[in-house]
Amino acid sequence: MDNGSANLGLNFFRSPCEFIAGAATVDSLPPISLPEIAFIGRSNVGKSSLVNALVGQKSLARTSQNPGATQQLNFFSIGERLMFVDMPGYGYAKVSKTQKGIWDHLIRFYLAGRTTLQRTFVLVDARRGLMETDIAFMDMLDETAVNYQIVLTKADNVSQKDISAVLQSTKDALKSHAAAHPVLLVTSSETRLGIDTLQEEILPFVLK
Ligand SMILES: Nc1nc2c(ncn2[C@@H]2O[C@H](COP(=O)(O)OP(=O)(O)OP(=O)(O)O)[C@@H](O)[C@H]2O)c(=O)[nH]1
Ligand SMILES: [Mg+2]
Repeated sequence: MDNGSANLGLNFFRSPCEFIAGAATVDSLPPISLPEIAFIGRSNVGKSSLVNALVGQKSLARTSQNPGATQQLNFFSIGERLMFVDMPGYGYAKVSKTQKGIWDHLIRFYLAGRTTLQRTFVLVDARRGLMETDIAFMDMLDETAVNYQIVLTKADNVSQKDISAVLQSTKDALKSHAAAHPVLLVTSSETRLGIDTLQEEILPFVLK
C-alpha cells in the first residue's frame, strides 16, 4: 500500500494552506522543514498573485496594485507537504537604500544557502520582457549557482504576437545564463492561463 503520494495530482494544490512565517531578517527565517519553492521578480510583477492562483485562493498572499506590497519573505505551507516562499520585489524605486540592502542580503542569503529550496521562479512581466534589473538579478543567481526558471506573468495583457516576440528574445537572452532552466512558462493569474503547467512543474518537489 502506498501512502497516497504516488497518486498525487493537481488536486494537491487545493490542500489547506497556512501562513507559517514572515522573515524580514536572516535571523527570523523559519527553520528548514518542507521542500520550498521561491517566487522572485521585479516589484509588482505578480508574485503574490501567482502564489494565490496556484492554490486557487484570492488572499492567501497579500497583493496590491502599488509596488512594494510584500515586505518580507512570506512562507506558506500547502498541505503540510510543500512551502511557497513569496518574496519582496526588486527594482522598487521608493524603497530606501538601507532597506534595499537588507532585502538584498536576506534574499541572497536565503537563495544561496537554503538546503530545502527546490526551485526558484523568476517572474518577468510579459509586457516588458527582461529588464536591466532582471538581468542583474539573474547574473547574481548564475554566480551563486542557484538554478532558476523564468515565468512570464500577466500574459492576459499581451497579444499572442507580442508574447511570441518576448518568448523569443527571452530564450535568446537565457543562452548566456548558466543557471537558467531552458523552458519558459507563460502565465496569467487573472485568466489562469499556464497555471496548470506551472503546477505540473512544481508537483515533483512535493514531499512524498
Ligand atoms: N492583468 C493582470 N494583472 C495581474 C496579474 N497578476 C497580478 N496582477 C496585478 O498586478 C498587481 C501586482 O500584483 P502582486 O501580486 O501584488 O505583485 P507582486 O510581484 O507580489 O508585488 P510586490 O509584492 O510589491 O513586489 C496587482 O494589481 C495585481 O492584481 C495578471 O496575471 N494579470
Ligand atoms: Mg507581493
